[in-house]
Amino acid sequence: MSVISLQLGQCGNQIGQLFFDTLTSDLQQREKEGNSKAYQSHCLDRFFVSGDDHKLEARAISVDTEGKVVSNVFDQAKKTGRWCYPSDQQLSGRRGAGNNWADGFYNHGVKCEQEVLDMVQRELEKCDHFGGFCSLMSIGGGTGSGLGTRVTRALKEAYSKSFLINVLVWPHSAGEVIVQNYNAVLSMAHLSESSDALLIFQNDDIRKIAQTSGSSSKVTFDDMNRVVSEQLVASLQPAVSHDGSDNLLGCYLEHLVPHPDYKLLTSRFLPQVSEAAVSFSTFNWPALTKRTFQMLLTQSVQDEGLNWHIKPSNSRNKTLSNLMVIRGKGCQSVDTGIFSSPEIYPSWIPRGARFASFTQSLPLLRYEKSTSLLSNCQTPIRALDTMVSKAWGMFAMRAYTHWYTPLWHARRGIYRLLCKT
Ligand SMILES: Nc1nc2c(ncn2[C@@H]2O[C@H](COP(=O)(O)OP(=O)(O)OP(=O)(O)O)[C@@H](O)[C@H]2O)c(=O)[nH]1
Ligand SMILES: [Mg+2]
Repeated sequence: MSVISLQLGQCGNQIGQLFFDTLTSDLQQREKEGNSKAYQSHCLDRFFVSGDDHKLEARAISVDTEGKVVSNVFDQAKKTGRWCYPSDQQLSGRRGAGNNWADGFYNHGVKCEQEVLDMVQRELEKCDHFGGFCSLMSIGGGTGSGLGTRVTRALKEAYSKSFLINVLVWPHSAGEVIVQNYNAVLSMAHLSESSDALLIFQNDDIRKIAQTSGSSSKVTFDDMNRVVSEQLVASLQPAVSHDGSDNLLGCYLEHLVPHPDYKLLTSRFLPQVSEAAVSFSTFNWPALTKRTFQMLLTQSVQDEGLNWHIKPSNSRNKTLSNLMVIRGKGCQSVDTGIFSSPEIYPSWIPRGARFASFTQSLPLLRYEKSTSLLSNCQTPIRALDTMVSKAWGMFAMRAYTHWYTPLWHARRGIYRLLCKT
């Protein structure tokens, strides 16, 4: 089942490029160890098209309103020698959306919507079995947020029966874009209607993870994007459930989004150690599952500084559903019983629908053992509340609304969307 990725805006393109890069380096490592034919062919079919010269071509569409971002990621991909992007599946402009959601949505979005749908159609024709769409974007700027929202809506209208997940990067809380809270809130208001699931990565969190798992104290976007890519790869590389079914995007969404009003997902991955420390670290399954569970209870996505006083009975993180992917030797015998603790679920979720697990005995990347937990839980709510109240605070002062309203006809539009969140 193939997944078509859409890389939208600078952040979406940069994360997308590292995502495909991480997939291929995982494949390369598994190939060296041998015995990974089925794993390889599943992954390739899912994310790549094998070209005439056996060169791997990502099943991806790259869009940005600034040309240099797309050409950079194309060059980076080519340089690896392992894979490339399809040359005709890109769209870029000369002028960015200037961190303005309305410019992205009403201006660039309108102009390029049809062209993106045409590229999607071409990409779909390359799939034998289509499994869904995965859109990658930040929601703090103008293109990923505005154009990305528009494209998501168009995709849902054109392919209403297909699965669609948006991987969203939320801006730093003390972000560099003055209107980021407007952009983020306007994006969330739209996407919560048109997407099937929103997998959220908060820049504040991934920066901290990159700090602990990186080699240098100076964290770059590249380091942060590597964290996101590894977590995506950990969830999406092939694995099977106890009844032998594959971890298809559709299975994930059906399990993780049991109610259409609740679709914010959080990812937690262990181990979080630097490349240099991996070879000195020993991981065992009970420790990995226990720490992952504690991260869930404490609403942390970071392994460091966990509060062990919080128990299922006093955790504030209610979860609708959890899905764990366990990779490495002995994965089938891992005890995941704690994830079924009734205290962390509302009573209206049937027991059988609360927790699911998928396993893969091959290791992932450089990690001998790893756990990846996707949760539909309350973790993003606090940051969302802060974004909404900051956006309202600015709106009450009419701050920067003149950036938006000429494109939007009336201030009422922005008001109505703010009300929705
Ligand atoms: N994690 C991460 N965040 C990024 C990256 N690039 C930009 N951001 C964040 O994304 C937000 C800005 O979005 P961009 O993706 O740069 O903007 P854009 O979608 O290209 O939109 P415009 O440039 O306004 O047309 C800010 O919150 C940045 O901190 C990246 O590579 N990784
Ligand atoms: Mg940009």
